[in-house]
Amino acid sequence: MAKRVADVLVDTLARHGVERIYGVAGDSLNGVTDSIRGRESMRWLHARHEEAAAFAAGAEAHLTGKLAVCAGSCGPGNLHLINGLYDCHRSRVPVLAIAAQIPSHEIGTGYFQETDPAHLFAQCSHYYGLVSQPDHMPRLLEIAVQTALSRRGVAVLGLPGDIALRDAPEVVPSRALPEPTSDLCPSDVEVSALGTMLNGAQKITILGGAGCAGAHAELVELAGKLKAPIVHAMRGKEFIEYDNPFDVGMTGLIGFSSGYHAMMNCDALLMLGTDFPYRQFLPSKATIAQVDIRGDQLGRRTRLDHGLIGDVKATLRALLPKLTQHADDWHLKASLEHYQKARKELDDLAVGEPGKKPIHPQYVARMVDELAASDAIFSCDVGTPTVWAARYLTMNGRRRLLGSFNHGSMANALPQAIGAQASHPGRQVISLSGDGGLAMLLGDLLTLRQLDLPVKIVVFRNDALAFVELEMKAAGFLDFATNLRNPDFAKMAQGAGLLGLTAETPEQVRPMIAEALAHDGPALVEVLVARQELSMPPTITLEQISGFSLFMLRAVLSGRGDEVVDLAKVNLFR
Ligand SMILES: Cc1cc2nc3c(=O)[nH]c(=O)nc-3n(C[C@H](O)[C@H](O)[C@H](O)COP(=O)(O)OP(=O)(O)OC[C@H]3O[C@@H](n4cnc5c(N)ncnc54)[C@H](O)[C@@H]3O)c2cc1C
Ligand SMILES: Cc1ncc(C[n+]2csc(CCOP(=O)(O)OP(=O)(O)O)c2C)c(N)n1
Repeated sequence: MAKRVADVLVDTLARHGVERIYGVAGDSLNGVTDSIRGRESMRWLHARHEEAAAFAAGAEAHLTGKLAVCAGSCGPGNLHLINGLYDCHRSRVPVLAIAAQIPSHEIGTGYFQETDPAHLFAQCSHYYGLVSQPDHMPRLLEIAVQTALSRRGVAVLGLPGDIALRDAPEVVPSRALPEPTSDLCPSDVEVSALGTMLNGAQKITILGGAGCAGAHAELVELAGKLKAPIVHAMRGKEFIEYDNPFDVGMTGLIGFSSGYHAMMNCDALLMLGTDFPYRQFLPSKATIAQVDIRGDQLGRRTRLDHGLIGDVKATLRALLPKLTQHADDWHLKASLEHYQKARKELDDLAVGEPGKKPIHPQYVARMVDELAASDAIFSCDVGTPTVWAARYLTMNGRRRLLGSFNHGSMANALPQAIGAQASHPGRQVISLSGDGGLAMLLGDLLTLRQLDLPVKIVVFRNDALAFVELEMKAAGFLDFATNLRNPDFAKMAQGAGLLGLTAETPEQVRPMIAEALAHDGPALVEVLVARQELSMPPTITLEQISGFSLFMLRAVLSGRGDEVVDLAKVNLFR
């Protein structure tokens, strides 16, 4: 029997190593789902919302580095994919979205469910191709796959339902190309100039990001030679922080004061594989060098003295022999001491005394960290769970951390955990969820039973959109529109076939998290945590700060509220 276009699509994806497609079925997708039905080598992973399917595919792509696929039916099914796809695209993970389309002969007539995917996906993809005749398949698909992999991001394939069901012409499939890799190294002249600058600098700080993945050994050797503290950006945490005697924490609003000061006190800053977005936290007087594999990333956040296009690992390998051993370790020592102090202060907040309410969220995060497997995969919701993950989860080179760090969308943690668990069945997967975030894509709690995914969810229930509440306070607004009247999440979880537990006192936290982690199946632990844990510095009153948005403040949100707000001090108190 002749193959249909949908069969060629699924065959081609399988040849590229794709094992599953996340999505929600629909008329226009019938050809695709029917082609998957009965196959051993391809699974249809039924989500309850297409946004969750896109987040899940993004998580899989982040963890494996390989292509992951999601699908939505025409019109609304496509539209629902978009927020998740934005996240994938901004995180630069290779995801293919199959956007089913209305019947080909109706396109342009304002037909039932008609949208224009070329417009809709333009900002969150590198490529959109519409399969408008059978012999477009597999060619357009192969272009889409190649684009997603080589440019790291989203590619979208529009496929009208009727074309998917047509007979496909005989084609000789092209070979699935090997995973593109790059050892891109800047020219010797550029590397030498960077070496000369670093050899002459006194107080050097390294800011590393996600682009340092795979370059841990080179990074540590570099810091040793330069006697330089290493600050990491959020997406670099999982690749930089562990086994690293030079790490002084993260910088940024939710970072460590030590990371902040190491950046501000240096006279040379070396940015490696990072697109850390908050300019207020970059030094204004230091000499700055940046290495990034994408030329268009250079100088995006700050003026540069040296901008090198290159892979971090390859560039450092070329740079290291050109560096002289620095002897003066004053800056490094001061930064490390500051880090120890900041770390201790944060650790002191992560306590839970029996019978003493409220439960501090820091304590919950610390318990998760202590009890989780050494190769656990964590996801954290945008909101305060991102803060707790940044500060209390310990990475070790095997653990992984997912979040919506660049796109900053709520409700990411549960669907990302779904993608992580589906693609890594043997691993422990833990979602640190906000009560607002969980509720936003709550339907996909049902997916855990639907797909039998033993994901563990820890809900930081503070009955508020707490992170926004804090931003409002800092900007001088009265809290409004942030209150949440929550359901009993544990009972809801039970109703959905999960183990559901509620921790109301500190002494319940550890045993309940342990019980959930040991449970053979999906589990949810709802923890009633304190609502306002991150205080603003006491030296500054709300009136004084009025009109300043939190993200304009050049300061670290210290848990104790004792960190000075530099920018506010400079601008408001002179
Ligand atoms: C509520 C909230 C609060 C946040 N607060 C903070 C905060 O206080 N501090 C903070 O750091 N982040 C914070 N973030 C996250 C922040 O928005 C950014 O996502 C993060 O700083 C980016 O980290 P990154 O630079 O490691 O990754 P990316 O932004 O992904 O940048 C990675 C860079 O590396 C390059 N690259 C990739 N591979 C290579 C390679 N092999 N060689 C060379 N270059 C390569 C890429 O081209 C890119 O430019 C927050 C997020 C949320 C949601
Ligand atoms: C889709 C989306 N809507 C709104 C926001 C703005 N926002 C950022 S954090 C946040 C609060 C998150 O609340 P919750 O999940 O309960 O976490 P909490 O901060 O309370 O711990 C909101 C509304 C966003 N980032 N994404």
